[in-house]
Amino acid sequence: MALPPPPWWVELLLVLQLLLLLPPPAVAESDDEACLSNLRRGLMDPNGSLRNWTSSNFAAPCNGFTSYLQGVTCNNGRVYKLSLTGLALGGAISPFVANCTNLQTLDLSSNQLEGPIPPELSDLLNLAVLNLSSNHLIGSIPPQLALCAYLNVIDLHANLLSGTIPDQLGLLARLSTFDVSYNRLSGAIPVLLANRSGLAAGLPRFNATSFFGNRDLYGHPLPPMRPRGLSVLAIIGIGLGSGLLSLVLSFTAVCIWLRVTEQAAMTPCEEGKISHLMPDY
Ligand SMILES: *[C@@H]1O[C@H](CO)[C@@H](O)[C@H](O)[C@H]1NC(C)=O
Ligand SMILES: *[C@@H]1O[C@H](CO)[C@@H](O)[C@H](O)[C@H]1NC(C)=O
Ligand SMILES: *[C@@H]1O[C@H](CO)[C@@H](O)[C@H](O)[C@H]1NC(C)=O
Ligand SMILES: *[C@@H]1O[C@H](CO)[C@@H](O)[C@H](O)[C@H]1NC(C)=O
Ligand SMILES: *[C@@H]1O[C@H](CO)[C@@H](O)[C@H](O)[C@H]1NC(C)=O
Ligand SMILES: CC(=O)N[C@H]1CO[C@H](CO)[C@@H](O)[C@@H]1O
Repeated sequence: MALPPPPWWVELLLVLQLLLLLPPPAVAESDDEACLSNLRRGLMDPNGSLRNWTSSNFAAPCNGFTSYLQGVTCNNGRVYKLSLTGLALGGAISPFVANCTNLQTLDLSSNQLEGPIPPELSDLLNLAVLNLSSNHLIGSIPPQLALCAYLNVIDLHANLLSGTIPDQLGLLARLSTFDVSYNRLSGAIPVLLANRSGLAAGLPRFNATSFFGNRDLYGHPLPPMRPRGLSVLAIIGIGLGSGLLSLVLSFTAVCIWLRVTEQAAMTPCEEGKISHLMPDY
C-alpha cells in the first residue's frame, strides 16, 4: 500500500486546482484595446503601414480568427500574434503591450525602434516567440523575461543593448533559440545559456554565434576575459604610429633646414650657373 502524500503536497495540488477553476479575469476583453492603442501611440509610422490601426479597429481588433489590423493575428477573439516586421517603424515599445495577455508571438524585428525593452513583457505568460532583432533598442535585457516560462525564441540581435545577460534567462527550459549577437553587452556569459544542465550537463547549449559582436562579453563559448589594459596589437600600433610620426617630423625638419640654407645661398649669379648646367638641345 502506498504511503499517503504529505499534507503540504495535497494543499499545493488543491491551490493549483482552484487556480485552474477560477474564471478568467473580467478585464480580459478590453485588455487588447489598451494594448494596441497604446502601442500605436508610441510608434512612428513614416510609411503609413499602420493605416488600419484606427480607434474603431482597436475597440474590436478581432473578428474570430481574423483582424483588419495589419500584423495582428487573432485566436478566439483575442490577439495572439503581433508581427510588424520591416515596416520602418520608429518610436518605442509601449509597456502596455503587456495588456495583450494572450500574446504568443511578438515580432517587431527590422524596424527603427528606440528605447528600452519593457520589463512588463513578463506579464505575457503565454509568450513563446520574442523577436525584437535589428532595431535601435537600448538599456539592459530585463531579467523578468525569465517569468515567461513558455519562451522558445529570444532574438534580440543587432540592437544597442548594454549591461550583462541576466543569469535567470538560463532557467527558461523551453528556450531553443537565443540570439543577442551584435549589441553592446558586457560581462560573463551565464553558464546555463552556454552549457546544458540536468542529464545533459556540460553539453553545449547555445554556441558562439548567439553571442558574437559584443565587445565586452566573455567566457565560454566566447574566449575568456581579456587582460585589462593595452592589448599586444594596440602596443604594436602605438609603436609603429610613433615611429612613423618621428620619421615624418624629422623629414619635415630636414626639408625646412634645406630650404632655409638654399634661400640663404641663392643669388642671381648662382641661378645663372645652374641654367648653364642644364643640357642644351
Ligand atoms: C484594412 O482595412 C480594410 C477595411 O477596413 C480592409 O479591406 C483591408 O484588407 C485592411 N488591410 C489590411 C492590411 O488588413
Ligand atoms: C519607406 O519609404 C521610403 C521612402 O518612401 C522607402 O525608401 C522605404 O523603402 C520604405 N520602407 C519600407 C519598409 O516600406
Ligand atoms: C527574427 O526576425 C528576423 C527578420 O526580421 C529574421 O531574420 C529572424 O530569423 C527572426 N528570428 C528568429 C529566431 O526567427
Ligand atoms: C561547458 O562546456 C564546455 C565544453 O563544451 C566545457 O569546456 C566547460 O567546462 C563547461 N562548463 C561548465 C561550467 O560545465
Ligand atoms: C551554432 O549553432 C547553429 C545551430 O543552432 C549552427 O547553425 C551554427 O553553424 C553554429 N555555429 C557555430 C560557430 O558553431
Ligand atoms: C488591465 C491591465 O492589465 N492593465 C495594465 C496594462 O498595462 C499597464 C502598463 O504595463 C499596466 O499598468 C496596467 O495594469
